[in-house]
Amino acid sequence: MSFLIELKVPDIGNVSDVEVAEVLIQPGDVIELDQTIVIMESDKATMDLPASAAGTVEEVMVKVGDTVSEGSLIATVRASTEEIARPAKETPEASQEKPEAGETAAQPEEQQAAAKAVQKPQPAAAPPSPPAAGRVSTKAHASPAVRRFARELGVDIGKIEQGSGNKGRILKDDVKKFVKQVMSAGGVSGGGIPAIPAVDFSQFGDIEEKPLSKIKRLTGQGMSRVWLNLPMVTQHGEADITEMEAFRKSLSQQQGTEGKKITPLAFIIKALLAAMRQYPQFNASLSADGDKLILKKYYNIGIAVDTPNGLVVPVIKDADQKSIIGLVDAMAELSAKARQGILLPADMQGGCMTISSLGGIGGTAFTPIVNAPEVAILGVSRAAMKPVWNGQEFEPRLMLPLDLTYDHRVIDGADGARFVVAIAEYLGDIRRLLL
Ligand code: CAO
Repeated sequence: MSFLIELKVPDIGNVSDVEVAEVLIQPGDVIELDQTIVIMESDKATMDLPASAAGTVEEVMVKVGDTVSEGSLIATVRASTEEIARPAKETPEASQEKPEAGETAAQPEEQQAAAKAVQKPQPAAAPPSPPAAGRVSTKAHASPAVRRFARELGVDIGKIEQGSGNKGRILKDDVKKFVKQVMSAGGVSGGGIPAIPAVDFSQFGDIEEKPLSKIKRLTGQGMSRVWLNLPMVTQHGEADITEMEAFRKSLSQQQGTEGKKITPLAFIIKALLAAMRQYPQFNASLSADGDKLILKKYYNIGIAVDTPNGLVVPVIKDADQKSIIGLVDAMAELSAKARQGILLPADMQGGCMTISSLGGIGGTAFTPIVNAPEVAILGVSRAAMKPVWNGQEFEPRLMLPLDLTYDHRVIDGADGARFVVAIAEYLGDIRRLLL
């Protein structure tokens, strides 16, 4: 003989309209008395709803996202007289699956037990009992805080089969363990992106293996981190440096500049500083939580320097306090230290914005990678004579290519374009730098 028993939400205090976060049963599941069938989530807590009767689930009335209150019908369960008579503390082995494991305690009045189950479902008081394998839903659950933690890490909590907490509850440590397992399982790079497969190149011809320098390895990690974290856009522009170059070349004849190599870079730093003063959002960093923009009141400029061991970025401190010659001296000192490999960590810290100048080498444009947590980097390519329309005719002008890559979370496209235009204007007429 069997009975159809309704499983309802019991008295849950003064809380109503609680959201169903997880439904752990489906029609056909054989469930134990006190087994968690639904997890409900209010703003403040997660509540497990234990089955008030054992049996076979016939119908489930709720789904994830529904709201329920005291008395809401969750599911119906078909229970045999044996199941109804079984006391709550009976071991799981005593289920229908394995009657030989024990049904010794099935003494109470069957109808009384059935009535108890229907009228007053009780939260589980006994210690959790593992469900019978293969028959009972074993889906684990977690608190809102752990769910949030998993979401932040991009972990689908449903993929964690069993938690180590009470009743298989998933704990923070389980989420961390899951992430570690996935990372070390191979085939997945640090960013969760499929790794580039290893290839034995010797099958195609002779090869030589050369270990990367420490600088190159660190630069590689840093570049990958920035590439994966920042949405970057590169704005291209051009500055007419015809007059600036005439002035720069004349400087070598000036007193006090003998022996100094005054390259366009010193002027580019000056123009960059002026543009940063005009657009302070470029002299800034995003806070680690991404909620705030930290505006800097100091002006330290990083210069990418190519060395035999790889790329390093020494920083000219308080660049805004320096003259053109002061900048030339600072660059000479730092790039010499960089190439001798004697830069100290302090020489490479505290940058506000970086310049990557390939002008001495060549090329017409490139897309530098932001030296995060800075928000932009200025790339400079080689100046070239170009015919420029002056309103009446084409005129030969020395044009300097500028490439500004910026973090699009902080800088809008329009600001990026304005910034490049501003630099070009300062370089086009360096008298503006005095304003
Ligand atoms: N257009 C035309 N000529 C330029 C120029 C430009 N934009 N920039 C430099 N030059 C000229 C210089 O005037 C110099 O000419 P002379 O030999 O006639 O004096 C010559 O090119 C070589 O300049 P330089 O490169 O030695 O000096 P610099 O001040 O321009 O640059 C430094 C210094 C340290 C930035 C540079 O040597 C360097 O290492 N650049 C590589 C940076 C790099 O690797 N960036 C990649 C980063 S990836 O994001």
